[in-house]
Amino acid sequence: MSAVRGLVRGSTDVLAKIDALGQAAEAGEGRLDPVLLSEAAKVADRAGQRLRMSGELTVVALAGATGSGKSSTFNSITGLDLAAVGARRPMTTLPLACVWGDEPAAALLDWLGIPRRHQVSHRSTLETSGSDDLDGLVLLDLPDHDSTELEHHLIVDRLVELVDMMIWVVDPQKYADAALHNRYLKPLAPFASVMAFALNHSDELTPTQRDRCVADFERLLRDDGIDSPVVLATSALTGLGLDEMRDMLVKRVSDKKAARDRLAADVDRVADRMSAQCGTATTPQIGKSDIAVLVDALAGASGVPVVVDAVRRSYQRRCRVATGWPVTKWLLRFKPDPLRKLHLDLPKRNRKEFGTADDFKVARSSLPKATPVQRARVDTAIRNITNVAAEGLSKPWSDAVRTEVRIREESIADELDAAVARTDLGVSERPGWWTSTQIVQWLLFLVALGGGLWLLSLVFFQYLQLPDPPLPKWQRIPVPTMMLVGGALLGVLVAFGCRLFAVVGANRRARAVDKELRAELAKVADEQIVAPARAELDAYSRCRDQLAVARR
Ligand SMILES: Nc1nc2c(ncn2[C@@H]2O[C@H](COP(=O)(O)OP(=O)(O)OP(=O)(O)O)[C@@H](O)[C@H]2O)c(=O)[nH]1
Ligand SMILES: [Mg+2]
Repeated sequence: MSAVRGLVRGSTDVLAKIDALGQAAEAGEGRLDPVLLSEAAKVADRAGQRLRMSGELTVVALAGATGSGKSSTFNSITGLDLAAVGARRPMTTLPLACVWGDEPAAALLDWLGIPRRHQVSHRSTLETSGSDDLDGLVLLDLPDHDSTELEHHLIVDRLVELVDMMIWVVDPQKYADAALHNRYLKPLAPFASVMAFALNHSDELTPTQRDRCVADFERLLRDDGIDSPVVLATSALTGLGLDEMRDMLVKRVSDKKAARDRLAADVDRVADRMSAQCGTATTPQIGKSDIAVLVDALAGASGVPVVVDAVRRSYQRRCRVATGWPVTKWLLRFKPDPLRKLHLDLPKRNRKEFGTADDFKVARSSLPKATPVQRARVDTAIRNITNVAAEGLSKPWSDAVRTEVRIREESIADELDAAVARTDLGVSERPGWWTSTQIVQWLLFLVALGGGLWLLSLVFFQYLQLPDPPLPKWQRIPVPTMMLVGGALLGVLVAFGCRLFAVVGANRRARAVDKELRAELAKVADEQIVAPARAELDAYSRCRDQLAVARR
């Protein structure tokens, strides 16, 4: 597009419109009607090409029914007897072009599909060198649009799409012809600014009939959607009205606006239709609270409370194994770790290796399945986000949002499993105070054991009737008794104290895991639901905004 920008002066507005239309079509890809999108792409492409050809030339085509006098009018305007006029119908079979001035026109005429031998230079044919006020005009004499010759229709249909301005030459017998109005004028109504009408053969009418005919034709044109039609009563035979037609052409050529107006109208027409499909509603916003509700529902359905509870109990158990009273703590071995039951007891390092959804299935199967109520909550939360995202949007876009979310929704269960799998549950966490307490516990145990053995040895001495060995005392309490009772008592007390700390630590860990799990689930919710919906909304905003530029 930038190459074109440099070539055409004063066409920046049209270029901006063409550019915007292209971008809107891109943003609407896969959402809006593909036929309309390909039409938009074609219009943008064609308009770019036309500007690249020459923005200085103004291509005006004489179109109309056979015998209406197109070729005769062409000859009168050019002042040359170039076009064949005759009694045979249809007469003109191929378009003929006359170019005023020195601006190179061959490329443009080739692009329009005018055969080389039908391209004529006004100046060289007249063999003059002076300038003409029509310099820059390319006048085309087209074949008819209404004879039985299919080829003629095709040529007219193609050129009507490409030329900068059309002058429809009609005669008093056929100006009301339904084929002309339904097939051409009604669909071309958006191009009213680059269309004019010649009621030819006016010499065959009385002035009153002529006025009545013009008024009637204007009414029909307004019915077609052309609000202020330019209708000239002309006669190629007597020259009536041809000066006015020439003046109109001179003005169009000097304005150099016809080409841009035509292209702008092209863009407007397709952009209007796209906009009707796309809609102009404000882009909906997905709120934080809607996402929070979804994450909460996902947490319930993916067993987060169960995992968190297992983390809490597992922490307490591990703490008791480490800090409990050595005499009784071995009993804990018969009580399995709650996380092991859920197959979630691997440290993070190992869990990462099997963090894929498939690997996690073993573990997942140990987590309780989501209840119907939990599943329904997830569904409702997703529906809610989809509804919020689609609110007020036109059908193609709301459908696109819903489809995009529905596609991802199917894989969300596996993603949730993987999210739980990759979360660090702190299984390998071992606070320093556990180890020190463990050492203290063993020391106390050894003290108690020492005291016990000492007492036993006293019994043994008595049994063998040996003299009592010396028995040290402290405050009249024998030291071994103090060691046995004190060691055991302190051990039990320390174990109980640690249990209290374990509760606090377990709650803290459980809270941290809950937060981490929810953060992982929030990531899944974002990747699977929120981001795809927002991507659709971004595309919608782009499409809507670019269409607004294209229609400006
Ligand atoms: N009386 C009168 N006759 C005209 C006028 N314009 C054209 N004619 C005659 O109408 C006949 C058809 O004119 P053409 O110029 O060949 O018509 P055309 O629209 O080019 O027809 P096709 O090439 O067949 O599409 C010729 O005999 C012309 O002389 C006019 O304004 N008044
Ligand atoms: Mg003709």
